[in-house]
Amino acid sequence: MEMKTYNNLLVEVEDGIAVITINRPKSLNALNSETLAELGDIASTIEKSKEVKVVILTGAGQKAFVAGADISEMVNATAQEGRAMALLAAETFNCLENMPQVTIAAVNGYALGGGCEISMACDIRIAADNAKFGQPEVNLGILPGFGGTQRLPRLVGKGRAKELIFTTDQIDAEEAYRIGLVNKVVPQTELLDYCKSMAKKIMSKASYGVTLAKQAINTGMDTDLESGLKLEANLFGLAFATHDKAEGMQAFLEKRKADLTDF
Ligand code: DAK
Repeated sequence: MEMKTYNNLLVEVEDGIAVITINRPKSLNALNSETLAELGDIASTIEKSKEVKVVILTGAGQKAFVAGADISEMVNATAQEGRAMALLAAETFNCLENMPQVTIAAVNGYALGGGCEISMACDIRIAADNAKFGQPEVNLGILPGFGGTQRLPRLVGKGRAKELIFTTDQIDAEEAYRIGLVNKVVPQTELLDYCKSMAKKIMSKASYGVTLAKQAINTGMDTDLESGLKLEANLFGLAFATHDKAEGMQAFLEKRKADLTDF
């Protein structure tokens, strides 16, 4: 995969895992337009790559994952600039959410506003024990605009999402785990290793099966049960056309390890 250099991101690809680090630690990795554009660019490069199977998204430094959208950029933005930012963000978040690869947010500190929202656009959230989550937008006269009003209730339920958004209360990693916002809490020093070992476990499975399951879950969650079940049946049929399905089942019957190679 051809790798560009970015002003606000660090990207490392090793053994099929891309680690994207949002790198603006002086602003607690706040998302400005340039960072959103760069995230969109790397996400669209990775989605076409066969080399990368799992993406880990994290923030630079010990203190923050992402402390939200960049308030210093938004403060004087016009309606047109706000709209341009919204369009750019929608494209970036959509690409991140629906890329064929599995995405893991390694939340290493504050995940506020857009930070909490970008973690929710990832498939899985692993929190360091110092992580803090919140949606402070109504302190600033706005409401969540990177999907928070939609993805948060889908993850934690309507009542809890409303409480978090209306009160702007921050919650710690344990509470985020308790309400289902994060999959696991680990000590901060072990965060990346934990995410990488989960990535390796996922990569050892049939990647095409994983990516079809991701598509079925993402699309199915936004539709009625009947349509979701039809989609699942269609994708299930598609899986029967793959090498990994033939090999996975044959290997089981022959009591040997499967040689899974698709994707
Ligand atoms: N933007 C810009 N700079 C930020 C920032 C942010 N979101 N968060 C922190 N910083 C900067 C601080 O200004 C400070 O800069 P200096 O003073 O050193 O120059 C530096 O990072 C360190 O921050 P603090 O000094 O405040 O550090 P503390 O430990 O005291 O506090 C904190 C940490 C995370 C509790 C605090 O920084 C904080 O409350 N940060 C702001 C949280 C927040 O309100 N985030 C924005 C939420 S609104 C859109 C869609 C969505 C959105 C926008 C547009 N469209 C569709 C167009 C999303 C909006 C949001 O995310």
